[in-house]
Amino acid sequence: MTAARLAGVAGALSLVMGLLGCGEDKEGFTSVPGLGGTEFEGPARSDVRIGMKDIEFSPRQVKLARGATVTWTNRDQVAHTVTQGDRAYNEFTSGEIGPGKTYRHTFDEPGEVRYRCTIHANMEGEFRVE
Ligand SMILES: [Cu+2]
Repeated sequence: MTAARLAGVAGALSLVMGLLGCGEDKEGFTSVPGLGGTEFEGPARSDVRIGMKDIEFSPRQVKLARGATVTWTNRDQVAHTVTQGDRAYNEFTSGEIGPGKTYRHTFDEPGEVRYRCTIHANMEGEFRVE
C-alpha cells in the first residue's frame, strides 16, 4: 500500500469516526459511556425529576413529551449547572445550583436537547422531546 493510499484510508476513517460522534464532537461534548443506549424507551414523560449526585445527572437520558417540565435537584455537596449549548453559546443555563437547591426548565420544542454542567467536564445529559 502506498503512502498516498494510507493517507486516504486514514482520512476516510477519521470521517467515519466524526460521523459516529466518537471523542469530542463539534459542540464540545465528550462521549460518555451509557449515553446513546436504550434509556429513551418507554412513554414520553411530562414531569421529570433528575438528581445531580456523585457528579452525574441521573437519569442521564429521558424521553420528554412536548411541554414537559424537568426539575433538577443537587444532591451533592458541590455546585453544578444545567447548561444547554456549546461552550461559546448557551441556549439556557441555570447558573450555579448549590447543594440542596433545585432548577426547573420547560421544553416546548421537539428535538434532541443535550446539556452539561459547566463545572464538571464529563457531567452530561440528554433529552428527546417528542
Ligand atoms: Cu457539576
